[in-house]
Amino acid sequence: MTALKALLWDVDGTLAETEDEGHRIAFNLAFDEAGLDWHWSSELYGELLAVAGGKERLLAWWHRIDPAGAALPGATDAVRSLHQRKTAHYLDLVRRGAVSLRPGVLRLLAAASSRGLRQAIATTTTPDNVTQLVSATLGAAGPALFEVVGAGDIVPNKKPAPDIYHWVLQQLSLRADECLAIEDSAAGVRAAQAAGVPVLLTRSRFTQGEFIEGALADLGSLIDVEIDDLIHWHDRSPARR
Ligand code: XBP
Ligand code: MG
Repeated sequence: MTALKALLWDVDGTLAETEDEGHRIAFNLAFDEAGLDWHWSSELYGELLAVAGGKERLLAWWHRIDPAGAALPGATDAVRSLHQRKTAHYLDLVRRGAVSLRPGVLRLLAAASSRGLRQAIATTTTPDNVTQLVSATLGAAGPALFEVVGAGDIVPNKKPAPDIYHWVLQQLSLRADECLAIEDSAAGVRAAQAAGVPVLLTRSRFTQGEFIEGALADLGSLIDVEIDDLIHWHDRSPARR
C-alpha cells in the first residue's frame, strides 16, 4: 500500500476564490490604466477562464475582438506589459486583504502539516501571486508551509497539460501515486490526472457547472472535510501501486 506523502494544492479557486475579487478586478484596473475600453464582467470572465494563464487569456481575448491587432508583431510584448501591470494590481489587492482562504483550507493545511504530510503548490498563476496570497492569508510563516511552489511560466505548457505536476513531483522526488492533488477546475483535474496524480475536486464559484471527470471524488466545499477524508480517498485511488 503506497502511503500518502504529499498534498499538491492548486491555488486559484482552490486555496481561495481569487478569480472574481482578485484577478478579474486586476485585469480591469490594468485595462483602465492602459486606456483600453476593455472590461471583463464576472459573466464574461467566467467564459474566459477556459484559457489557463493570464497572458494566454489576454491574447485569446484580443484575438477574439481584434484579430488583426492581435496578429501585429508587437502584440506579444504588449500583452506581456499589460499582464505585468495586472499582476502589480493583483498583488496590491491581495496585500490589502481582497482575498481570503476558502472555508476549511486553513484547517486542512494545518492538519496536513501536523500529520507530517509534505505540501506543495501546483498552479498556473504567477509565482509572486502565490507568495503574496499565502503571506497575506497565512502570515509571514505561510510560505514555509509549502516545500515546493510550482507556478506560472516555470513550465512551457500550462494546465490542462501535466507539466506543472511533473515539475513539482521532480522537485519533491516523489512518485505520482505518493501524492494527492486538490483542484477546482476541469483543466486542473486533467493536468493532475495526466501526470498520474490522484486528484480530488472542490468546485469553485466559476466551476460549479463545469463538466469535470477524472477526480477521485467531488468534495464540494472543504468546510467539513478532514485530513482523514483525504487519506481515505488516496487509499482508494486506483493509481496506487
Ligand atoms: C488559474 C489561472 C491563472 C489565474 C490568473 O490558476 O489560470 O492564470 O487565472 O493568474 P490555477 P495569472 O487554478 O492553476 O491556480 O494572471 O498570473 O496567470
Ligand atoms: Mg484552480
